[in-house]
Amino acid sequence: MSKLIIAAAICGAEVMKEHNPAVPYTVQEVAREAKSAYDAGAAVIHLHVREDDGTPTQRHGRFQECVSAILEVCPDVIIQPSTGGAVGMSDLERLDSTNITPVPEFVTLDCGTCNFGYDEIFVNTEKTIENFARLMQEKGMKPELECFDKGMLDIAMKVYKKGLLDDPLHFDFVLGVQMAATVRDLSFCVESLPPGATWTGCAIGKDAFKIAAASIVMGGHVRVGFEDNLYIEKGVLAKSNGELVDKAAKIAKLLGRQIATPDEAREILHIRKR
Ligand code: KMH
Ligand code: ZN
Repeated sequence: MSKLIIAAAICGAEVMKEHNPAVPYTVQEVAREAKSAYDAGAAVIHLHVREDDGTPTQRHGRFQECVSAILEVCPDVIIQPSTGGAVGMSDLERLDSTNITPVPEFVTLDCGTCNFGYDEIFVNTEKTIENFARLMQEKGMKPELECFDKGMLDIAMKVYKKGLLDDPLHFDFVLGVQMAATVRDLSFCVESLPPGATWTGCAIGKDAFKIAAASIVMGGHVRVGFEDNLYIEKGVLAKSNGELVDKAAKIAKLLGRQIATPDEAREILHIRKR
């Protein structure tokens, strides 16, 4: 089994300081949270950014400021800008996060439309997915294929068959939004992977660490962080993203899985360093 890549989703576009006061909005807060995750063992920072008042934005200027501030304190970390942004943003707006220097080595590619809580719909038509994939291929940005259910893996494979995605593919199974956060659902996704693919498992909400543990045991990689879960244990808010990453790293060590450095993660994922 390869070493374990821990990704930290430090901010997201949905959670607010009202939910956990440590959710980062300012550039300094983003850098602080990224460093806490990196110091605890995160090789990847999955990045959304906010304006100072907490409004989610895909503005490249804001991403540039945050990426530069993160690289000051975590010089070798892999930064993965989100191209999902927030529900309701246009495709063009969502892609603005990639218009930074250096060109991102790793980005998200959401592989289908899904219910995103009550009356919210996160729209990703096949045309959107293909256009995003084509741009990522042209710019040499490795996509992480975000799948909120198993059907999105099938959509990703359609896009792959059109030649718009390059081997080896890397998937992120996000449970607890549209598909239930159960080991059974995760297993179905993992059993459906094409040969040679790598994968990460994560869950939104109370099952985050259950799915992290399952992913560690099953040979996948893990994602934790405020975007997914605000609590270190039932009823206790996490003080930082670092605390969440530290818990995942401790579970991995107890289970005998070593943690990958950012450069080891690049090797595992076949990511070209900028
Ligand atoms: N905030 C969600 C609407 C991604 O980063 O690519 C989209 C999301 C997925 O978080
Ligand atoms: Zn995200």
